[in-house]
Amino acid sequence: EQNITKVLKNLNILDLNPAYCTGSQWASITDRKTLDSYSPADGNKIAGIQTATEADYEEVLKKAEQAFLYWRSLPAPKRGEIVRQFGDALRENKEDLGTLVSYEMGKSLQEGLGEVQEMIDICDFAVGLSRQLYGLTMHSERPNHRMYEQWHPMGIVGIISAFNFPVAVWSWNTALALVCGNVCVWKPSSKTPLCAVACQHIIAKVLQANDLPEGICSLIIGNAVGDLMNNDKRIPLISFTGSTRIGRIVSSAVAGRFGQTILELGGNNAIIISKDADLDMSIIGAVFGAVGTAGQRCTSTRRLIIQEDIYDDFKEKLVKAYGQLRIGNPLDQHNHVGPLIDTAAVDMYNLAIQKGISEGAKFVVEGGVITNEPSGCYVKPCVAEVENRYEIVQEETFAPILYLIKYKTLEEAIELQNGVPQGLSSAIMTLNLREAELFLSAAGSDCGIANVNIGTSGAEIGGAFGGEKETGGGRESGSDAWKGYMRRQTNTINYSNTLPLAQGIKFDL
Ligand code: UN1
Repeated sequence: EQNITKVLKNLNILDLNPAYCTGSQWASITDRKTLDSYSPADGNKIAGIQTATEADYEEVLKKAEQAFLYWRSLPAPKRGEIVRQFGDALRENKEDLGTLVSYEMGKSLQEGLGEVQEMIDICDFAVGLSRQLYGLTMHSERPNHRMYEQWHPMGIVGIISAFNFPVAVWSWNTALALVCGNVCVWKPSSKTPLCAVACQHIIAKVLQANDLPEGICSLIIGNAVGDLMNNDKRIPLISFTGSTRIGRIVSSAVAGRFGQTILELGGNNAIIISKDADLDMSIIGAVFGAVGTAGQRCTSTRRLIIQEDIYDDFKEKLVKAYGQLRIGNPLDQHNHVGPLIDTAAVDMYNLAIQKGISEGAKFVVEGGVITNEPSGCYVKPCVAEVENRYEIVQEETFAPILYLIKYKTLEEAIELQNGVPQGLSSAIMTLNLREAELFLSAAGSDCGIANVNIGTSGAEIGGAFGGEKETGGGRESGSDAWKGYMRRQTNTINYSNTLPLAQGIKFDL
């Protein structure tokens, strides 16, 4: 209790927080509709926050448009320096912010701290990137001509993030967008608004210390804001993280005005457990993947596709491992599994179990709601034997429900693994080189992420993060994901004293 009060104080969370902030200046408004944030850990109200009106949104956009004119002209390495300071500020606040993430969202403290570490890591990455936004040079077919390409900022980047990574997803987008010369407007999930307020306070200090204009990094709260952003021509890029259902709406709204999107939608991630796997290692990967963040990562392991020769042996080990899981307050480091985000999520968990049973699922680890917890958000991680074709298995249920599926040949396993609408993360556990390479080949996994002897979750920021099919096709974080935040320009320069046309076309006057 006392610890949380101190954390909220350190992070500048008020009893009633303003609906928006355009950088370091928070709105001074008091009459907006209030949204209260409750902790799924203990059911207590943490604090309230106001929700923005359309006029508030206009104010934020106006500031952002003005700020872009300034920010795009600042040299990229100078922008990188601001992001470097932001990374340092995150280091100073790691313990507090990680604790708030754990308390407001419900993931274990270890995972809360890990999430803040991902923020620090992406800042470091972006700082280096700020001197490396490389374009190519090409050879012109015309004499005394030079051809090259450069990357320019796009403008305002709209970031719409989900509750499950309430701080990291914002930072992946923001750190890259900023070094690329864009300004950011962030609409966080209404389930975790206080994590967003805390982040804004942290970056606000950096912006203020460097005398930067308002509008470079704005925060705005409220579900109505999402629609405004999606339909706003002043926002050339929307980076959206969330369900496939909402992603489809975002995608068509933005495409309808020829805006760009980076979509990080649902996953239905599987681990193939070969008979040549290190089984003990596989257990750890599978259990962490399935119950980490209480099964609420896009990368959570939802299916295990197990070779028939070791199926019974592995199942037995898995059931034993589940028996050792400790469920309870996520701030208590003794526990492995915290609560789901809210009681609506608990309802979806129950519904999925019911649907599974009606389709023929056989539970080998029983689920159920834990009744002696005050928030009503704690559930038991469970395991069921299923067929891949069940409707419920084809869906992403954001909860710790793990499905077991049996296979004979690796080709069959790959077909099962790919046989879902989503395409985010995948893995194979095997010590057999032929199997590993087939899984990674063009005839292997169809996902954006494919791992060997690692589970499906917990990707590092250095690689491009995202997936195919109904996962939406977007890429964030490392590799050349930065290109998604810039516009490419091809330049051809003639330094001869004639004007030859390309393709040898003759045109004399
Ligand atoms: C998400 O669930 O939205 O790979 C992101 C992982 C984390 C990110 C998950 N680094 O599990």
